Formats: sequence, C-alpha cells, structure tokens
Amino acid sequence: MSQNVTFPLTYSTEVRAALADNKPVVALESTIITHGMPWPGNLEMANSVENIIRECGAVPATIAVLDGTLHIGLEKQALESLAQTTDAMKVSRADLAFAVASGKTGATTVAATMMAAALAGIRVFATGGIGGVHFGAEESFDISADLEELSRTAVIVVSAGAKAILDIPKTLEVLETKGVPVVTFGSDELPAFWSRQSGIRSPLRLDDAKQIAHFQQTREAMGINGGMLIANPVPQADEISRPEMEIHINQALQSAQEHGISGKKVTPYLLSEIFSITNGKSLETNIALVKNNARLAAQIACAF
Ligand code: PSU
Ligand code: MN
Repeated sequence: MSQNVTFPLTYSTEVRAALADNKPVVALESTIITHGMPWPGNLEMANSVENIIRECGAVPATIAVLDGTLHIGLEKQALESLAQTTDAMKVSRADLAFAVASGKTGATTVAATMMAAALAGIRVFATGGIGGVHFGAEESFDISADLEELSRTAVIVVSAGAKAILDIPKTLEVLETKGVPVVTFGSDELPAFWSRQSGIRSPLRLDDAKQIAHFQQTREAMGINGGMLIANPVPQADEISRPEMEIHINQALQSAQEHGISGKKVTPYLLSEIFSITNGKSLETNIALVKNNARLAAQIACAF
C-alpha cells in the first residue's frame, strides 16, 4: 500500500454487515449491466440475480465505480441509475484506478470485479461469460485481461463458459498456460455460453459446490495463487442449440469485421448484434444462465 494516498471506497449496507459477520457474499460485475444487455432487461437481470443470491442464503455485492468511488454492493437506487447510464466506462485492470482517480463512473469487467472482490475479501463471483481469446487474435492480439486476472487473483468465477463468440480452444490453451483450473459443473463437456455443448472436453469436472470450495481451499493451502473458472452449463430449457448459435455467431463476426470493430468495443458489439439477429432470444438465454450461475456461486460461497 502506498503511503498517504487513500481512495474512495464504500460498501452497501447489507454487504458491510455480511462481511463484518463473516457471512457468505457473492460478487457481481457491472459491465454486463451497462455494456452487455439493453435497458430495461439489464435492470431486471441485475435485480433478479441479486434476489436469487439472497434466496440462497448469501449476500450480493454488485461492483462498480460511481463518480470515482469504488462501490462493493450497490443500493437499489444506485443500481437502477447505473442500468440507465449510457456513458459509463468499461473498466478493466488497466482502467480501474483511472476511473477512481479521475472521478468517473465505470462498470467493472470480470477482471476489475475480481480485483475489487479480492480487495473486499469476497471469494466467489458470478457472471455470464468471461472474456477470452478472440478469433484472429494471432493478428489482432485481442486477448481479454480476464484471463490474466484469473491467473493472479484468488476469486472463483462462476460462468457459463467463455462466450461462444470467442475462440474457445485458444482460450483454454491460454488458461492452461497461466495455470488457471477450468472446472465444468456436472458435465464432461465444456459449455459454450448460450449452448450446453461446445464439442470440447472440459479439462476438469466437479459435481457439487462443496467440492469446488474444497478444491480452492486446497490450492490455497498448497500456496497456489490465483482464481479458477467454473463453467456451469445453461439449463436445457433455456439454451439455444449449438448448430443454431454457430450460424448467428458467424453472422455477427462478419458484421464486426465489415464495420472494423476493434478493442473494447468488440464484445459489446457482438452481443448486441446477436441480440438483433435472434430477435432478443439470446438475451433471454443470457439472463437465464446468469441466474443459474448466481445460484451455484451462492452455494459455493455458503460452502466456505
Ligand atoms: N458476460 C456477459 N456479458 C458481458 C460480459 C460478460 O454475459 O457483457 C463482459 C464481462 O464484463 C467481461 C467482458 O469481462 O464482457 C469481456 O470484455 P473483453 O473481451 O473486452 O475483455
Ligand atoms: Mn479485448
């Protein structure tokens, strides 16, 4: 810690109480709210995910930077206004302190949410899908900072796999190189976000929340740094099958290329293209999988 310099940090009432009492807390990101889903579905998702975590006996901590203050847990009003903000920064490791230092409002990605969670002593985090290696990364070098963060920060990230708009085999290779365990919950096959199937075998598999908590505790006991990625397949009733998704994804990727989309804009652009192509069905699936991940994350948090 640097001398003399502090920074504005605040907790929601329920998160402060839960942390003080050592009760289970689950972190939630905010980029998915501001950049990943359109209003008002984004707010509905954010509220229902928080409620699922409460119903499962844990406390939700949605993380964001509001006017330069890092918030661990948002009060209802703050969440509602963030969901309607159209100019929030998309904040990853590279920009988290920038947003704080310059008084900005920023939504945290998986990477920045992990950093904030670790700072607050929160060990489990639920999201939709992590960022990863984009198609054509050998040319563009577009590899999400989420992967590096998983290798350095000890937070369990519960996802529905890497977003299927990504090059999943390359994403797995990078995670393996960085020493990040990828554990599929209850299946031998890695899920592909909107679809239960990817055609790719999961590196590891566990079948209950207690085993996941025990695995992470064992890593910590052995002095192994970093987090892990849990891939939780979307419920069957909510999935869009892999052959159907592949057609939509290819169309969205082609559109991104034609429009010269690059950098931070790639992921939000592809998600909104797929939303249009599927007439909103992709959003319903996205919301269903985040809820499903919130449930599992709460169970893991309670198992610690
Ligand atoms: N999961 C979703 N929707 C999203 C994201 C994840 O269901 O919008 C966000 C996360 O915040 C993730 C980010 O960290 O997309 C990845 O962006 P990039 O590829 O630019 O690193
Ligand atoms: Mn990127």
